[in-house]
Amino acid sequence: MHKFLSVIFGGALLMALTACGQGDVLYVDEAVVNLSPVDGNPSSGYFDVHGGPEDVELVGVTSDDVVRLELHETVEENGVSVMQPVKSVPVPAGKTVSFEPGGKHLMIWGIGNGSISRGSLKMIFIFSNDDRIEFDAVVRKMGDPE
Ligand SMILES: [Cu+2]
Repeated sequence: MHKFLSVIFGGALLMALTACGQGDVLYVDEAVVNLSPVDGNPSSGYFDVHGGPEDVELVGVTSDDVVRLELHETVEENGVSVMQPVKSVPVPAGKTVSFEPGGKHLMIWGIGNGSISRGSLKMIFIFSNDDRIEFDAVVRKMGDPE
């Protein structure tokens, strides 16, 4: 009888473990940087954050090879869309938050020539739970294929 019960519990545990396939890891993907066609103007960056097992906030993005990087969002004010810096962005557990044109985005000043010619920029995404996720964003020049 004992053995039978532990087999059942073991099976239930295994099912519980495999059932939480979604949202068990916080990660970033689909990161791209669209270079500004005008020298000196900021470039824009987009990516997806996939929430992990707990609610966190994205509190910053940095890179060794830029002069300045800011988190921005585009909001409507009296029918006009304006950009404003944001301090942090909530990433709910198991949900995907997209930074995309017309919404939340990165503004990036002074990307190094090495990253530009290599076509990738290493960025570090910093979260409120102290997770730091490194991800190489694809750097695209105007006219590059998507
Ligand atoms: Cu902006």
